[in-house]
Amino acid sequence: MAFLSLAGGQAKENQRNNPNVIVILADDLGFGDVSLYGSKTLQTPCIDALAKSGIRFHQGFATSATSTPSRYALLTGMYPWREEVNILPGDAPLIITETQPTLPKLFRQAGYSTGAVGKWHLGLGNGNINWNETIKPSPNEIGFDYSYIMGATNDRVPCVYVENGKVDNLDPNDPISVSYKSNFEGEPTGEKNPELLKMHPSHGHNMSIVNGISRIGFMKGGKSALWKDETMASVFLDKVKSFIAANKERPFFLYYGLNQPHVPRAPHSDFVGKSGMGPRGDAVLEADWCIGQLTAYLQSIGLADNTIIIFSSDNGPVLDDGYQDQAQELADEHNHKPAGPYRGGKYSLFEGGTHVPFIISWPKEIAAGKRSDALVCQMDLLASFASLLGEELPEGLDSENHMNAFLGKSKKGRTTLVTEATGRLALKEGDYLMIPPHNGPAINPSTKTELGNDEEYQLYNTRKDPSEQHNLALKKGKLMEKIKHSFTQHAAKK
Ligand code: NG6
Ligand code: CA
Repeated sequence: MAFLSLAGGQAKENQRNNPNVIVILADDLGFGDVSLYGSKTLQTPCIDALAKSGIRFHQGFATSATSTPSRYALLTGMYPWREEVNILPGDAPLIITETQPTLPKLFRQAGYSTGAVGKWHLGLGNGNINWNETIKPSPNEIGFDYSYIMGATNDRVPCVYVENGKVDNLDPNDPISVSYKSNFEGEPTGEKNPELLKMHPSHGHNMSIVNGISRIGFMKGGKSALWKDETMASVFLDKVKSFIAANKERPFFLYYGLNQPHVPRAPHSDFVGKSGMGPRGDAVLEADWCIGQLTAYLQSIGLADNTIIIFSSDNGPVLDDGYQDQAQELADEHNHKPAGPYRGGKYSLFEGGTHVPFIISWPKEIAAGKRSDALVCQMDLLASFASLLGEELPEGLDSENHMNAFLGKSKKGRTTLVTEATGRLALKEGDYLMIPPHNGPAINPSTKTELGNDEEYQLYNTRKDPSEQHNLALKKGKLMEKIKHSFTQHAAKK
């Protein structure tokens, strides 16, 4: 299904004046990790400055409490649970089909050049991927003219960058092999060779060792192509700048997936020790620096005024996500609350799972210093930009047009949003969060995150009770019936 362009001659003429659009998506950054949203322990001056130059949302959401589904929704405008999208291993096929509408296809149709730099995690190839040949499909087959990506996550093999479907810096005489089942003979692992590690796993993450860090999955070869975690931020930033430089004469759309503060947290030495909060805090400062570098670059080439920057995070925060980096201990010691006032975090149906920082800056059109309490979701960027650019949307998407809320012209966003955490669903409706009964543990034993599972219905007014302590399900019988009904309507698979 392609987008139908409504753009006539006049619109085409105006295309040169269309704003550039950059979506920056942090990885596992919490609402409470940003100083403007209330963090007293971590200072994020560049994110704060970006927010102050435009509008910051206090009810901004990812659809999901983990990366793959959340990114799927952002790029396709569809709820990920319709297709049972879940966290992907590093050798999984691309889950967005080549015929599906996507955000970059929308921009491309409106005359933009499109790029993806950074974390991808939506799969690559058709299965049985050969890392030594051009990989297809890649981001380039679903709407991006240019891509420079980390295929999955920084804790999964293969630890290589992929540029337009080709592993960057690969020596053909040292081919890459990858397995998510068994190790390759003679290759060290975190489990068998802990003496080779500079960072030790706390759960999982004990397979192949790359750059002194053991990962999920096994790989061999590709030595010249292996990334160094410490330089990942600047590698991506350089690609971001060169994409912008190459496209500065025409409107561009850039999807920039930051690698921080996802595990393993190994920021550049410039940031080590700077936060006083260990590697996780230092990684947040490094992410903040990336944003400062990007905004300064846009200024320096005169593009800041007519560039829309959307900043958010793919899911809520987690402290111990698999490496012994003291994140939990230091957060406890400094009373750092990475999810801010909200309960739970990554993997959770409580609001900490999906209630994320959400900032939009567009100096030309949005007055500085705005704040909005409209319920907004990343999934709605697709329909909203279709409206802004005068492109017709295909039918059947879950994405809704809330451009007026995004630009601060309306206080009204969504009325309802289905949120998801590892396949389980909940419903946001207005100020309320309703979690239906779910089997499973109350707490993730490894990450210690409260997951939101309970035998009973839960209903919280998360505006008045953000820490979700007062279950109103029994007290508010009538409202509960209404929200249950709404849940059956919205959470039904089509
Ligand atoms: C989990 C990993 C976690 C992280 C997550 C994906 C283990 C024990 N845990 O399965 O470390 O990689 O997947 O994170 O392997 S996400 O932000 O990309 O969704
Ligand atoms: Ca994530």
